[in-house]
Amino acid sequence: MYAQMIKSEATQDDPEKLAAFQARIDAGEKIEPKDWMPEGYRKTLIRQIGQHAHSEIVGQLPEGNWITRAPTLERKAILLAKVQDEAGHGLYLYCAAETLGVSRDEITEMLLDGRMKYSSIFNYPTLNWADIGAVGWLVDGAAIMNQVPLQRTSFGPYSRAMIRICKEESFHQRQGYDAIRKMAEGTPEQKKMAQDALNRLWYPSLMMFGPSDKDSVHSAQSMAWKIKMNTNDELRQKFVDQTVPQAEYLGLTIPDPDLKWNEERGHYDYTDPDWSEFFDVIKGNGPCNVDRLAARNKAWDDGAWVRDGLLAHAKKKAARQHAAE
Ligand code: FAQ
Repeated sequence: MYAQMIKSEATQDDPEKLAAFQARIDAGEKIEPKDWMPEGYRKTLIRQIGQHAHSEIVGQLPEGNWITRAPTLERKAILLAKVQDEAGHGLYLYCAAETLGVSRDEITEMLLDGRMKYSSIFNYPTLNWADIGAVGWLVDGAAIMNQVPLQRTSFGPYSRAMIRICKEESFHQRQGYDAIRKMAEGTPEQKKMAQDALNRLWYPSLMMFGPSDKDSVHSAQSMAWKIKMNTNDELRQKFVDQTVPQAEYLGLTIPDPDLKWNEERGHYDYTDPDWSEFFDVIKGNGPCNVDRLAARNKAWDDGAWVRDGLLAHAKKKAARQHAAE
C-alpha cells in the first residue's frame, strides 16, 4: 500500500522536473533538503531513515538488558558506551528525517502504534552473555555491511549521518568479536554458549538485509534514486563471505550444513533464512515484538512530563522575547 502510494505520487510529478532530478542523481550530485525532489523520493527516504532510526533506538533494548549483568567492570563500561552510541545514531537519523518535513514526534508515534517498522533482528532475545558478543559481531557486522555503501547515498543529510555512524559501528563490531572470542577461547561451557549464540543469531542476522531480491518491492526504485546502493542479496552474500572465516578463526561452526565455498562464483553458497519466519516477525509476531513495543511505549509515556516541561519553557521564552520586541 505504501509502495502504491509512492508510485501514484511519483507519477504526479512534472516529467521535466523528474528527468532533471534523475540526471542530478545519475551525475552523483547530493540532494539537499531545500532542493526539489519527487514526493516518492521524499517518502521513501522518510520510510528508510525513520525505520533505521527506530532500529537504533529499539536496538538498545536487547543489549541494555545485559548492562547490569556484564561479567566485568570493563565489559560493563564498554557495553554502556555502545548502547549510548546507538541512542546517538538514532538521534542523528531522526534529525536527517526532520529535514524532509516530518517531526521526530510524528515518526516516533508511527513506531509506537505499529505503522512504522524497525529491524527484525531486535525481535529476538539476548539469552546469555555470549549473545552480547554475537550481537556486536554479527548484528553490527551486518549493519556496517549495509551502511558503508549508504555513506554514498544521494540524500546529503543521510549520507553525512552515515559517515559518523559507520565509524562508531566498526568499534562496536570489534568489541563484539573480542567478547565472543573470549568466550570461544574460554572453558568448554563458555565455548558452548558462544556456539549457541551463533546458532540462534545466524539466520536472524541474514534477515537484516531484507527479503531476497525477487521479493524486494522497493529495491529497483530505491537503487535508481541511489537511496539504496546495493540489492539485499548482494549485501547478504558479502556478509556471509566476510563472516565465515571469522567463525573459523573462533573455532565456531556456522549452523548451515550446506555452506560451502563455490570456486566458480568466488563466493560461499549458503542456505537462505526461513522467509516465512521473516515475514511473520515483521508483521509483529516475532518472539519479542510485543515486549519491544511495550518498552518503547512506556519510555515515551514516562518521558511525557520532560517533553511538556521543555515545551512550556520554550513557549515561555518565546512569549518573553515577543513581549520585549
Ligand atoms: N526488518 O523492498 P524491501 C543496526 C521490510 S541498524 C524489518 O527490500 P527496502 C544498528 C521493508 O521495510 C539496522 N523490516 O525494503 C544496531 C519493506 O516493508 P515496507 C537497521 C524489513 O526498504 C546494531 C519490506 O520489508 N538498518 O542494526 C527488513 O528497500 C546493534 C520489503 O523489503 C537499516 O535500517 C528487516 N530486516 O530494504 C543498533 C539500514 N527488511 O516498509 C543496535 C537502512 C525489509 O514496505 C544494536 N535500511 N523490511 O512496509 C535499508 O537499507 C533497507 O530499508 C532494508 C530493506 C535493506 C532494511
